[in-house]
Amino acid sequence: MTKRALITGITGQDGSYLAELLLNKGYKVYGLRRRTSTPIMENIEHIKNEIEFIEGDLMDQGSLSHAVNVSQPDEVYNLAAQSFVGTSWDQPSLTGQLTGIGVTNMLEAVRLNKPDAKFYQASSSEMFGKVVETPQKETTPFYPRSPYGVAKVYGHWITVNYRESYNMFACSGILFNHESPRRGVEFVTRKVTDAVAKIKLGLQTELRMGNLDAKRDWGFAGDYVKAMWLMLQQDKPDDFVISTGETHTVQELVEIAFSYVGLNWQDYVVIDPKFVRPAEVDLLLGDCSKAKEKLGWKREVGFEQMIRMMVDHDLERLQKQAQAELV
Ligand code: NAP
Ligand code: G4F
Repeated sequence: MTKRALITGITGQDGSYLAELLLNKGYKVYGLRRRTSTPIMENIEHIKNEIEFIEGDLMDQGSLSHAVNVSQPDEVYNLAAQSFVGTSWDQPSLTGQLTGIGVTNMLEAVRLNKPDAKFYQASSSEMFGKVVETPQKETTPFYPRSPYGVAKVYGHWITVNYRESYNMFACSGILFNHESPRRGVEFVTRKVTDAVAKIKLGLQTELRMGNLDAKRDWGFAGDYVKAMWLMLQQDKPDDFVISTGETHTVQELVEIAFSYVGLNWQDYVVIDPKFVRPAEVDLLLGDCSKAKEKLGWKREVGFEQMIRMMVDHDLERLQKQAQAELV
């Protein structure tokens, strides 16, 4: 029988890769989409006719119940969130409501309408924050450093709580940073690759950045959505760290991206205090041994390979745009 999946956050980076993966596996895919004045479809333009969209919002309980009722999903992937850490200081209450309480809203919708559906929650390595051990694994205590991180800790524990209270098949994937050409342009990897492409093409002269010393464990989003799916194929619900086991500074990222197009980053990068955060997560490095052993998951795309892929994509996109403007 055809399996049915409901994805919240389907228009985002991960939602788009996950929808592709599930469609390729023969799933009927339902996507929760919020109403916006201009539709945000860039990431899923190529598959939009294969997806059944349901209008709803993570902060509107009734719409979530409706979405679960209509789709009757076997699997629910809760990816929707206010996902940008920087914005979480500007909009802390909204981030708490959406990224935190929104998880309860979705869990309630599942509990009341399709309690046997398997549930995936998009937890984050931001929960480790000011890390108390390195590398970070499933048992590492949380110490969030932003309103976003705090909201994700709530979302994580409410998922565990619903598993324990109601015996629901609810899993949390503690995913470390993962990127792709579909990454929002405010996140550091995409901000850099977009700027490098613009500078190379003479469309921009400098790149203003925050803390270059921060270290992140960066993987490729296409690899990470496979882990989400694998978690819901297990016999028992559990939580898993998904990471590469490598860490790099923001400066290394900048060096790799500029040197790939034959430029010296020091000629273009300017430090701007506007991009330095009130509290920083200095170092993230994940240990995904549990996922390797129990899920058989491993990453396929390396860090440099991914940055080059993103630069190539941005160069191609901007060149196409320039050509279209000439016509
Ligand atoms: P993303 O690209 O920012 O996508 C976020 C999605 O949430 C978008 O589809 C967005 O819709 C939707 N959304 C926002 N507010 C909503 C609301 N009120 N109701 C319904 N939908 C709403 O994020 P991502 O990188 O794909 O990440 C997916 C999830 O994983 C997020 O929960 C994120 O916090 C978490 N996570 C990400 C990473 C990472 O490195 N990427 C790591 C760990 C955890 P619009 O298109 O309408 O804005
Ligand atoms: O790319 P970022 O904005 O990602 P951040 O804060 O690590 O969060 C991402 O990963 C989390 C998983 O750990 C997700 F949960 C979350 O949803 C999101 O996807 O920033 C990465 C690092 C930070 O240390 C930041 O201070 O880059 C540093 N940075 C330095 N200059 C900058 C900049 N970040 C941004 N966005 N812009 C800068 O100019």
